[in-house]
Amino acid sequence: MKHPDAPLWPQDFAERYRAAGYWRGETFGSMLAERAATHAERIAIADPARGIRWTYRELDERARRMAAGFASYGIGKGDRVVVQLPNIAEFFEVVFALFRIGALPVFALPAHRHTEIRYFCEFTEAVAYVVSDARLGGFDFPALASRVRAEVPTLREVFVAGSDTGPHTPLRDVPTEPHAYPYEQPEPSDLAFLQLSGGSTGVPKLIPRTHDDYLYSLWGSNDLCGVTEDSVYLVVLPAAHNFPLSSPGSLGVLYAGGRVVLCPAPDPDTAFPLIASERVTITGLVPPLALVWTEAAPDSRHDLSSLDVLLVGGAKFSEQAARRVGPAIGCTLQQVFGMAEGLVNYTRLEDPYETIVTTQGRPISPDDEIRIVDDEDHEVEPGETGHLLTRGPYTIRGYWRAPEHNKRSFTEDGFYRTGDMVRMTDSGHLVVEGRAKDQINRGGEKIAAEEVENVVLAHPAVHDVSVVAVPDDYLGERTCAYVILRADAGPLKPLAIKKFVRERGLAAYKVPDRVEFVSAFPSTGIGKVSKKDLRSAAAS
Ligand code: J2J
Repeated sequence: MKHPDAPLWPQDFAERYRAAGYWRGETFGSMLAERAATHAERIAIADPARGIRWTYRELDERARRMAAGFASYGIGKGDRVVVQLPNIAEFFEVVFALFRIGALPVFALPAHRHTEIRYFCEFTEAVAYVVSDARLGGFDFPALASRVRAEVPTLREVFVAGSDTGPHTPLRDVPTEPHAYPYEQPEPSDLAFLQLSGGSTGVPKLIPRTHDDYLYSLWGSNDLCGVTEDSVYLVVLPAAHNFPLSSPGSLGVLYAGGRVVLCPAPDPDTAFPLIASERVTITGLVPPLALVWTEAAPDSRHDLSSLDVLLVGGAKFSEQAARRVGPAIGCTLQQVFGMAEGLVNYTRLEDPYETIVTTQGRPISPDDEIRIVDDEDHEVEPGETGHLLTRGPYTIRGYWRAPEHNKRSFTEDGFYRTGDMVRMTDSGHLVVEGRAKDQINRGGEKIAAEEVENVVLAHPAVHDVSVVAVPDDYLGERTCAYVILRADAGPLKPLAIKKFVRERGLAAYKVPDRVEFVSAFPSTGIGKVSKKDLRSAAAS
């Protein structure tokens, strides 16, 4: 399939995936319309913190009105719209409206700040940016939007959910009569949105997902996670992240006709009462949160008995923690090892207990192709650890507008180089053993070392910098920035570097946890900085 901005699947693969029944010829718009017809009066979205409950009929109606409203602003098929919303009902109204008109949401996270948002808007030539007000979002997003709008000429509109919208258009003023502004709806093979990659390069890469492929990852996940119309999914992690969105996540549960409940914060004090009052059956957490919930659950006065399945993924969940979580919370653990680029692995609910606590699962699809290779791309012996390469019906064939990078991140025959080091057990389950990409996984939040290094390098006193992971009991990893100061730099405290990074407007989770001043970096045989040696120095 040809697309000017994104390499999609070659025709023979697309035909195969259609013939196999993975790609069902649906779009998000047709899917929601179908659910609104069959489940009209069932609750689709509950935002209990704000007293909002929308049935499927209401959600579909709202998305149609919002779609016509966006069309009235001249937003249409293929346009990019950066969406940065907290876990509020409007997130779904906005994205289903954009899906209808074929405009592509760019899924920013609430933690992103000026540097990231400006980049997303500039790089995607976004025409609009959707944010919440400061009260809903805990940060003055309307002010950030004013700044970015002044800097990025393509950005014509800013829409703000909430009441304090500053100079921008209130989101609630956008909806209009559903047929007032005609628009062309997308095809199933069209792009649906751009997801963000965790990345290992100076700027985040954008992941082009189609209606066809993403919808398959949803119903494929539902089958393996036991999701039905009776499921109630609690969105604990940021709604736009690929894990709570699709594994099986809010969109999977909407696909099944179940109920999505929005949790405004991930702590047990906020989440447990919601589990009890909404009778939540399934949710997904990153390992550090799963640990916090494991600690809190036994003493909780809230009834957690409705919770059937707890998915844990985004970073390696230690076997020791995995053994504790199920008994403490009273649910079945399901490990998930996924990536916004595509491939998602789950332990199966019926897998032997030892498999559930010691592996990260196996792929959704019989047509997910897995190769585990050495540094020269040769298959390793069965059971040995190597680089994970993958190709399949919901794994992208290239990043959006990144032809040079794609040559490195994909093999010639279309396998994605995940950057993960894995081994496969006899039962076909994958165990994540490490990482080859230059990234820090801070409790599920991905940090590209190069992105932080580039910001630190902009400090006038810094000669060179190298950012590496330090092992951490709670988060799995934290970041340490090794800094060589310029010879003529005056005295400087490590804190000054952290402050500098924060003030440059980078998401708080990317600010180095630790800064160490050194006079030189260890080097590899070929004169490159040895991050391996730096990591072991940081860990000791
Ligand atoms: C070890 N590393 C893991 C795991 C992801 C479901 C779940 C997670 C993501 C996600 C996702 C891991 N053990 N269980 O998109 O749909 C690391 C790997 C992987 C990278 C992808 C989903 N689960 N990882 O985390 O795009 O390094 O997606 O390549 O944010 O997270 O990160 P991301």
